[in-house]
Formats: sequence, C-alpha cells, structure tokens
Amino acid sequence: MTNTPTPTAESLRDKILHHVTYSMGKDAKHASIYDWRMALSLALRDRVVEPWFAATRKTWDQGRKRVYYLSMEFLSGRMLEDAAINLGLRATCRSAIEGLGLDWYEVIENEPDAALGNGGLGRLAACYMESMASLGCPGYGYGIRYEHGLFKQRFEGGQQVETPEDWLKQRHPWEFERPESAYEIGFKGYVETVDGKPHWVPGETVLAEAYDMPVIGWQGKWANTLRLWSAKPTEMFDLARFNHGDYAAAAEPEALARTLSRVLYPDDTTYAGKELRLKQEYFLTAAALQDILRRHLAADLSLEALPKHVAIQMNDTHPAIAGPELIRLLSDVHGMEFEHAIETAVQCLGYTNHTLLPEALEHWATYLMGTVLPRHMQIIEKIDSWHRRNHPNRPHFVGIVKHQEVRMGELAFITSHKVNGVSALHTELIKKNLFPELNKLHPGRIINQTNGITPRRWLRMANPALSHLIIDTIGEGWEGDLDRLRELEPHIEDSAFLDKFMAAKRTNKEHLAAWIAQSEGITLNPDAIFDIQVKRLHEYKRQLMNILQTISEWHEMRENPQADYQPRVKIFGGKAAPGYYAAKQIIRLIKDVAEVINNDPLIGDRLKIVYPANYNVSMAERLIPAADLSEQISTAGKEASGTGNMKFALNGALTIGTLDGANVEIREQVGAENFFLFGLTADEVMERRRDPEHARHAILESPVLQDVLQMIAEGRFSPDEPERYHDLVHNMWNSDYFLVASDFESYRSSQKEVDVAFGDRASWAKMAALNTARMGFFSSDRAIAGYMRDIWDTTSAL
Ligand code: 26Q
Repeated sequence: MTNTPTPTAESLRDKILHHVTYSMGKDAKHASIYDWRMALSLALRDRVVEPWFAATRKTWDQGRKRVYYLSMEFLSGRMLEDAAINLGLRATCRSAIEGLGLDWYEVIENEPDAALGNGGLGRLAACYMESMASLGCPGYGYGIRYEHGLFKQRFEGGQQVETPEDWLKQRHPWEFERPESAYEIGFKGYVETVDGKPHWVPGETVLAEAYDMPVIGWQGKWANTLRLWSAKPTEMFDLARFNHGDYAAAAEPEALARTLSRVLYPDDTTYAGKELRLKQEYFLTAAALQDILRRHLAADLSLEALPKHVAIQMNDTHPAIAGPELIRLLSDVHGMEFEHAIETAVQCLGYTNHTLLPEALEHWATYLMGTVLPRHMQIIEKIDSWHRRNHPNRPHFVGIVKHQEVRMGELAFITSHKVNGVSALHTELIKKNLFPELNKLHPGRIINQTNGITPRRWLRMANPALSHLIIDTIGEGWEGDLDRLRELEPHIEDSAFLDKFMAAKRTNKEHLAAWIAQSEGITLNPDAIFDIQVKRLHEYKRQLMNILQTISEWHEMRENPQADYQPRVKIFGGKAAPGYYAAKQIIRLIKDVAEVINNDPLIGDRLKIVYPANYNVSMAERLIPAADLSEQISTAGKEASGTGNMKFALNGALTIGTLDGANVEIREQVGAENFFLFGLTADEVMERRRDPEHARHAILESPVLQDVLQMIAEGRFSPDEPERYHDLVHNMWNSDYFLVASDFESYRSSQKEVDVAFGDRASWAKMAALNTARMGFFSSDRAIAGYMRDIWDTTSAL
C-alpha cells in the first residue's frame, strides 16, 4: 500500500535527530530520554500517516461499509513499541536508538500507559481496534479523551491508596487534534412542538472536539482511526448572566465542559447511577453519531441506505443511548417517519454484553433521564410501546421502563439486530437467565462471539524470547494467522525444542525476578513455580480463595518443615474500586499475609508472596510471559469470559481454573490433560446456594480451612490490630456468596496436583508448549472475523 522504502537504522536515526531538533527543539547534546522517546515516536508516526491516508481513501473510493466501535473505555497501554512491531521496524528502531548511545528499554519505558479503561472491557476494545486494522476492516473507534485515566494505586501500610493519573502531563505524540471536527452536545432543557413535530431545546451545551489516533495493523497494511472526544465550553461564559451579576451561573458552561471528559469512572462492577456518568455516556454517543451521519451525508448517501454503509457496535450498555439518539436524529432532525427510524437504527446497531452480575447492570431513574435528556426519555417510552405493539403476547413485565427506571440492557437489546455474549457459556447464560423472554421474542438475535486477544502485543511484543523460538521453529507469519501455532505440535516430542521452550520461560522469569528485586526488594527463586493472579479485585474473582490456600500451604510447611516442597512464588496484581470495602480488605489481607510469610525464616525461599502496586497493561506485559501457572478461579457463572486467561495460556502458562467464561473453551482447545480443573459448575453453584448454610457446612468439612480462618481471626497476620479481619471471617462463615468455602478443598487438591506436575519438568514442558500451540483460536483476529461475518455484514478491504 505504501511505497515508502523500508528505512535502515541509519536513515531512521537521522529522522530521530531531525525530530529532536525541529519538533522537540532540543540540541541532541541536551536531549532527555523524554525528548528521544518523543522523537522516535514522531519518526514512526511519520511512517504510519501514509498507510493511514491510503486506507481512508480506499474505504471511500470503494464505498465500503464502515464499522463504528463505541466504547467508554480503550485501555491501549503503550503505543510506541506496538507501532514499531506492526510496521516491522522494532529491530531497526532498536539499533537506531542504540546507535545514538541510548538504552532501548529506557526509551520504551519512558512512555506512560494510556489507561483509559478499567480492565477487561477496555482492553478488549483496544485489542479489537488492532485486529480491525490488521484484517483491513474499515472502522473507527469512538471514545472519550479522559484527562485522567484509571487512578494510580499505591500501598500504605498494606492498604490501597489512589492517586490521580496524569497521562497528558507530557505531550501525546500519537494524537492529532481536530479543532475543525467539533459538535455541539446538548443536555437538559425542554421539548417543544414546532410545525407539529417535537423539537428538543437543550438547556446546556458543550462542544465535543475530536482527537484522532492512527491504529496501525499487523505489517502496516491498513490503519484505522481511534477518535476520542474532549469536552470544550461552547462559550467561555454567559455574558448575559454575567452582566446580570450572576457570576457563578455565568461560568456554568465552562464548568460542565471542564468536568465532562475529566476523569474515567473507576467502578468496573457496581452501578452507581451518577448524573455525570450519564452525561459522559451521552456525550460520547451523541458526538459519535453526529460524526457518523455527517460523513454519510457528505458522501451523498441517503439515510435510507444507512444500514448498508454503517454498522455501530455498542461495547456494553454504556453507549446504549445510541438507540434513542440515532432515532431522534433520523426522525426529529432529518424527518424520517418514526417507526422507520426505529427499524433503521436496529439494523445499524449491535450490542455486546459483558456481564451477568445484577449489581453491574445499568439502569437510570426515569426522572434523571427525563431531566438530563428529556427528548430521549420520550423516545424510550415510544420504543417501548412500539415493541409492546409488535409483541402483543409477550409477558407483561418485559420492557425497557420498569419501576420508574430505564433498564439499559433491555434498551440495548431492543434497539439492536444482534446481541452477543463474550464466551460460549456466557452467551448461554444470557439466553437462559438475563434475557429469557426477549430471547423468545427475538430468536436468533443473541449470538456468541468468544473474546480474543491480539497476538502481536501479547506474544510477539511482550515475549520476544518465546517469539524467536517460534520463528526459529515454524517460521514467520503466525502473528497474522495464529492457528499456525499448531505447527509447533510435532516438536512436542523433541526434547531439544522443549529445552528451548523452558529456557525462554526461564529468561522471562529471570527478567521478572530482577524487576521485582529492584521494585519490591524481594528476591525470587526462578526455579519456583511462578503462580500469578492479576485482574481487578472483586469477590467473584476470589483472590481471597487464593490467599487462603497460600496460608494453608504455609501452615503445612511450618507443621512439617522437613518435607519436600515445590517452591512457589505467588504473585498478585490488581486494583480495587475506591469505594469497594470488601475488595480493599482482601488486598490488605494479602499484603499482611505476605509480610508474615516473606519474613518467616522457617520458610526461606520455598514460598514468597508479591503484590506490586499499580497493575496495568505494561505490568501485564512483564508478568504474563513469566508465568508458570495462571489463576482463573472465579465462581462459575460469574466471569463473562476473561481475557487474561487467554494471554497466560498463549504464553505457555498452565491454567488452574473453574469451568467459567472462556476457561471452558480454553480447556477444550488445549486439552483437559493440560489444564488444572477444579470447583463447582455454574449449575452446581446455583444448586449449592439453595442451602442457606452452605458456607458453614463447607467450613466444617475442611479442618484446613478452619485452621486458616482461625489464624486470621486471631490476628496472626495483623498482630497490631487482631480484630482487623473479623468481618471478613464472619462473612466467610455466615454468607460467602461467592462460595470460597465450597470450592476451597477442590482448589487445594488441584494445587497439590500442580506441585506434583511441576516436579516432572519434562512433562510440564510438554503441557506448557501444548498450551501455546493450541491457543490459536483465541486470536482477536478470529473474534473480529466473527463480528464482521455475523454482526457487521462486512468484508476485508485488503
Ligand atoms: C458502569 C457504570 C458506571 C461506571 C462504570 C461502569 C462500568 C465500567 C466498566 C461497568 C463495567 C465495566 C467493565 C466491565 C468489564 O471489564 N467486564 C469484563 O469484560 C471482559 C471483556 O469481555 C470479560 O472478559 C470479563 O469477563 C468481564 O468481567
């Protein structure tokens, strides 16, 4: 697509020097690492621009259908090295940088993470953007350019402390500000009738200004745009109000604009119903839809033809106001007949569900919706009656508005032609438990698209040691065709290959140990099992079960110190939502337990616990390639998919896990004999909960768990405050909603199997290598190909 010749390290070095001088305004002699990192980014960016323009040109020349991915979160992480990899220029960049006397890692690590997301859902959006570009699917991501991404986590006395994140403190070299692409977004006000038609007169407005980032695909053959909206005041202040002496009110438009895109909401589970959040959701959606329609109309296409040219995907219900807003634009603004507007919107829209947890489902009080978006509230009522009219035999309770609340799941469902779950199990549970009636009314609307991850970032970039072994073994090209990893299978009986596989793992473990030694001051034994659980803190993810099992191991070692133990390092990482007390207590407990165990002279290096602060995408890239064991231990039926589980298995970690989310499919792919399964199934979980005494019964059947809980209750890990965990222990005995007690013994014996299996290194190596070889299915390229075929009805432009 591009004719630009591949640069040499020398020519690239000249470009870097050029940017240091003319873009950063620095004499090379006085340039800082920041200056060099910026200069390298700009030099690379220059090489992205041409394929980027070419892709846009081709999309419009060929009248291609466009996909618009609407998401409140894009958890991109660092961009420089990823761009270098996809342009095939990592080695060239590295020698150019080293030729300038600089340290490559220092330059790469100078870049702050773009942390515009909470966790799985946001990272999925970033992987999908990369795969759309790699597959040549013409697409745009739409999100919010939060000034502050997800908070930074520190520990003080073992407790989480949040501080604001400030990724835009430095210049962001990958974005292009587009002051010419700005739209007015209204809120509040009233609805009047003009010429017999409803007309919304907003009471407040802000401007949504676009910032574009190119997203370059594998091998630089295609590039798409991630467009993030930033709120700006429509006017600096209201002069009329100011002249009336109402100074605070005069500054209101500016105040709203300043807060709207200021900060990402850090709650990834519990729904709060905050007005500012609703405004953010509408801000993103309204700006995106105006942009989509403007582009469509500028191409001289009719709104009748919108579904032929435009597919809009809603990443969970967060942008689900897109249904009413699109209907409003088509009918109120462009004069389309109302029911026809609904039908047109439905044909364009798709909805991805990411959760079944009732506490996470969005619902807005009708009074709030009616105040913030008065016209949308009317339209929602009209969609509801349209749906009722079309389904006269439906059960009376099916609908969008109920108990004076707008249920965003139902709204998204009814305004979409396809609703998808993110793993096979999750999709079945959506049909059975979340939307059983709607599923009956709309058979075939709910479909599955099992999540995927981009192998470029999560293998090629994060794990050079293993990548090089794969290239040496099966050649190049697997990054764009991950099923080719199956070609590793014939080498599984070759002990030289297995030795190299384990040597790559060993290298990664040594790198991680060096980083932990330096950042945490803890020395790790690279021969130990590196057992890792990294993910947001939530009770359903059961980090608690992991630490309870760790305590039981420690206790056993102390009781019987002479026995032979497989050394283990337990690594934790993850943030708790700032207001989630139970999650924060679990962090504190892990930290307290680590303090005791790590300093126990009887234990030595047979058991260590580390919990580095501020887990993020960059930390994931360090940890995952070094894992022997991946902890995927959620209560069955609760984790929609998981994607960390895929990253670990792809990098040759074995999974210890429940039959939850995508674990089920991972186990099917890698083989049951290469997976440590334990615990109740989703059906058994439901059954078990019917016993109100399930926790007490399970604890009474496990003397080990009793001892562990007893130690915690006695203050063994919190001697300065022995009652610290009384609530936690009390909850374990009396409620234990996520069935930690019921699964504890099964988990513990599975962990014993891990010890035994790791003792036979040759056999472990085979299992690990088979995990890598059989994970091709979980490439986000496969997932996006599925969305293109089943939801977006589009094909590759390559
Ligand atoms: C909602 C309302 C107000 C404020 C915040 C939110 C909010 C924000 C983020 C609600 C949920 C999220 C994130 C959810 C999430 O990450 N879900 C995960 O999605 C992954 C990708 O599909 C799955 O793999 C995980 O199983 C699922 O937990």
